[in-house]
Amino acid sequence: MISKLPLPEYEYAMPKPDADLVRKSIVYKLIFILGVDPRDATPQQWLNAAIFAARDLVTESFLKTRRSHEDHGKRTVYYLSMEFLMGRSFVNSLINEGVYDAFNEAFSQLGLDFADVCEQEDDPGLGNGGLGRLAACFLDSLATLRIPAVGYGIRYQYGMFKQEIVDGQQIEKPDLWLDNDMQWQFARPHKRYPVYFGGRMHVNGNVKHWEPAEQITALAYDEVIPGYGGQIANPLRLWTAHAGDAFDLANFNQGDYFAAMREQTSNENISRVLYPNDSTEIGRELRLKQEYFLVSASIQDILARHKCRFPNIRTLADTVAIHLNDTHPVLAIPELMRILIDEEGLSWEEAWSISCRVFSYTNHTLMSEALETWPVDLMGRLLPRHLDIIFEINEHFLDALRAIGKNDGDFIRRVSIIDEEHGRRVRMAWLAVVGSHKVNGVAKIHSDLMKTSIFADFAHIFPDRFTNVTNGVTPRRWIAVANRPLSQFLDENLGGQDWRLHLDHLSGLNKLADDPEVQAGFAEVKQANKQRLADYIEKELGISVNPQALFDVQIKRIHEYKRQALNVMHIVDRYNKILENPDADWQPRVFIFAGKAASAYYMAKKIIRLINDVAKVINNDQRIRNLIKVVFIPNYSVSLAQMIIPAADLSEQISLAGTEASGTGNMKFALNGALTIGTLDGANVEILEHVGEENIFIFGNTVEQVEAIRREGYDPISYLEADSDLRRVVKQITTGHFSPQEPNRYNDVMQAYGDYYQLMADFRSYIEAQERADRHYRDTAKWRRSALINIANMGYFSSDRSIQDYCRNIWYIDPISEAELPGDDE
Ligand code: 26W
Repeated sequence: MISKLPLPEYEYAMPKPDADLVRKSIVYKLIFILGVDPRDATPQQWLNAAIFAARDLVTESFLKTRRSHEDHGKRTVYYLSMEFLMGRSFVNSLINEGVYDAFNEAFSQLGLDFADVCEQEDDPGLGNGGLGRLAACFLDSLATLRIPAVGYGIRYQYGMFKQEIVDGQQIEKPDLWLDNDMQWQFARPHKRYPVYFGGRMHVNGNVKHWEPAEQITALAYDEVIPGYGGQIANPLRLWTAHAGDAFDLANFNQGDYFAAMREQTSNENISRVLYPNDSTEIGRELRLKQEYFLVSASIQDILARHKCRFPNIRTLADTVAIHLNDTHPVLAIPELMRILIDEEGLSWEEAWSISCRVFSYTNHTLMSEALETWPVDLMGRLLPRHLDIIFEINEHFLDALRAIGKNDGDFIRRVSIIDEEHGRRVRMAWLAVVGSHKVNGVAKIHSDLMKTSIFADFAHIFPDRFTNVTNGVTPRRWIAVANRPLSQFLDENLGGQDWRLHLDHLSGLNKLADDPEVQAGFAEVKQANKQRLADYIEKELGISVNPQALFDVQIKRIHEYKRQALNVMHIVDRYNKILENPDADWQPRVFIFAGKAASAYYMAKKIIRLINDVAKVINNDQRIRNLIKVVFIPNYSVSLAQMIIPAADLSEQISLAGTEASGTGNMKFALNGALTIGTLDGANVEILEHVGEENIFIFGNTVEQVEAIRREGYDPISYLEADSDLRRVVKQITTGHFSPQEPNRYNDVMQAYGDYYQLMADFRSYIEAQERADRHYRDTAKWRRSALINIANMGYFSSDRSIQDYCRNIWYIDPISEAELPGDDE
C-alpha cells in the first residue's frame, strides 16, 4: 500500500454551511462560474449555481471517503451496469448532506421559489426501467453503508427517449439531457483507456496475439454519489467514446480530412444512445460494441486502481469484487482473462481461479426473449480474441463435466455456452453462470424459478452457486426526497429521523395504526400528495380529477406481461356496470397510467393507444359523472414517479404469475402507504408475507396454476363463454366501441398469441379483488389502518438490507466501521 504523507497545507475543511453561507456561495457561483448577473438570472441558471454550491459539499465528502478507503485497503465492489436510472440529483444531495433546510432558506432570502428552481433540473434517463433504477438505489445504499464501491456505466449522449402522446399514440423524441446537466460531472481527461475492436489473431506456438484493427478511446466522467448523513460519497464513473486517438492517419495524411473526421464520428457512436428496449434481445452490432466498450474500459480501470494500491496482480480476488448487472456486461469475464493471460502472463488456471472469485452475476428476467445471445460470426469479427477465450472456457467446462461422467449428448448440448442449433450463438447467461462464483435472482420466487426453469441444468451442476437477494429501494429517495409530508409525519410519530438509516424502525407504526389521530395525520399527508398530483394533471393535461376519489395507479414499462390491458378491462367493466346501475353507491376512482413502450414494440404501443382511447370515451361520457377518470401521464420518469407514488391509494402489480422477476415499484408504493392489488408474482409474494393478507388484495392464478393451464392447453374462449361481463368487455374493445373511427384497431390486443398472458383466466378474480378494494376503501378507518400497516412493515424492502445481503453472501465485504471513518474534526 502506498502511504501518502499528511500535508497540513493540503487540508481544506468546508465550514458547516448555514443559509447565509449557502446564499453567498450560490451568488458567487452564479457570477464567477456561470458569468451571469444575478439580476438577469433565470430559474435554470439559479439552479445551476446552486448545484455547483451543492457539489462542493458532496465533493468534500467524496475526497474524504476516497482517502479513507485507500488508507484502509478494503475490498471494493465494482458494479458494472449498462443502465443507471439516477433521476434528479439536486434535492437528493441536499438531503443526504443534511443541508436541505439551509438551501431552502437561502432561496427564500433571495426571494426565489425553491420548488420552482428544483423543478428545472433535468432527469438523466440512462436506463430503461427496473434494472437501471435498482442500480441507482444500490449506489445510494452502498455509499450510505460506507462500502467502498464504484459504479461503472456508459455516459450515453441520448438517454431514454422523451415520450409525447399525440392523438393517443406514443411519439419518441430525443432526450438531450447533456445540454443542461454537466454540472454534476467531473471530466477526468487523464483517465482514458484504449478499447480495441476487430482485426485478427496471430498464433505462435502457445502464444496468442490479437492484432486489432480499430481503436477507440474511453474517457471517464465521474458523478459523485453522496451517502446519507454526509461525510461519505462514492463515484459513478461513466465512459464516453472518443475517437481522438484513433484519427485515421492514413486518410489524414492523404489529405482526406473529411474522411478521417467521418471515421471519428462513427466511432463516437458507441456512447451515442441507450437502447430503449427491455423486452426483446437487441442483437445489433452497435449494442455488442457498447457492451464491450463498458467492460474493457472498466476492467482496465479496475486493474489500474489495484496496481496503484497493491504490487501483485495475483491478489486481485482478495480486494476486488465485480458485479455483473444482468448479462449485459458479461464480456468482462473474457476481458479479464485476456488481460491476465496475454498481458500479465498468468497461466489459464491461475487466471480462471482469480476470475471466478472476482465475478458475480444477477439475473433480472426469466423471459427467454430477453436473454442475450450473440452470433459467433459477429463476435469473431468484432472480438476474435474474446471469442477464442469463450471457446476455451466452454471446452474446460464441458471437459470437466465429461470427467465426472456427465457426457449425455443432449445434456452437453443444452449446457454448452455455444448454442449450435440456432446458427451458432454465444449464450451470455451461460457464460455468466460458468464464470461467476455466485448467481442471484431478485426475489424469492424468482430465484426459485430460475433454478427450475432457465438454469435448471446449472443448478444441478453448481448447486451452491445459486442464491437469492430480494430487491429493495432506498428510503432516502423514495420517502425523504419524494414525500416530504410523509417524512415529517414519520419523524413526529416515530420520535426521530433514524428510519432513514434503519428502515425496520418503521415497525414502530404498527402499534399506532389504530390511533384515530395518527390515522388522521396520515390521511392529511395522503390528501396533500393527491392534491399536488391533481394539480399537475390539470395543468399538464387539462383533465380535472377529484382529489377525494380513490387513486388507482399503474406506472411502469408498458409490456404485455405486466398486463396494463387487464387493468383496462376492469375499467371498461366498471364503466358498463355504472351505466347499467347508475344509482348504486359507486366509489369514485381515478385510474392513472404512465410508462414507455419500446419503440419497436407494436403491441405495447397499441396498449398505450387503447388506454387513451378508453380514457377519451369514458372521461367525456356525462353519464359517468366523474365516477371514473382515466389519465395517461406522458413521459414517465423517476421524477414523475416521485410525484405520483406518494399520491397513490391503490398500487397495481398485476403481472401474470411467474413473469415479473421482482418489481420494485410495488415496494415504493407500499412504503408510501398505498395498498397493493396484485398477483402472487415477484416481490408481491414477500410483500404479502410482511403486511399480512388483510392489508393487500391478492388475486389470480399462482405460478403452478398458470403452468398447469399451459400444460393442459389454455383455452381463452372457455372463459369468455362462461362470463358475460368478460364477453361484453372483450367485444367492446375488439369491435371498436372505443375506436369507432377504426373498429378493428384493437381486434388483436385482447387475445394476442392465444392470450399468452392469460388475461381471460384472471379477469374474474381481478374484478372480485377490485370489489374488495372498493369495500375496504369505504371503511375509512380500516383503509388508513391498512396503509399504516403497509408502511410499518416495509423495513425489509430497504435497499440497505439488499446491499447487506450482497455484502455477506456474494461480495464478502465488511462495511467500514464508524471508527474508521473520518469525523467532523478531521
Ligand atoms: C437485452 C435488453 C434488455 C435490457 C434490460 C433485456 C432485459 C433487460 C432487463 C432484464 C429488464 C429489467 O429491468 N428487469 C427488471 O429488473 C428489476 C430489477 O431487478 C425487477 O424488479 C423487474 O421485475 C425486472 O423486470
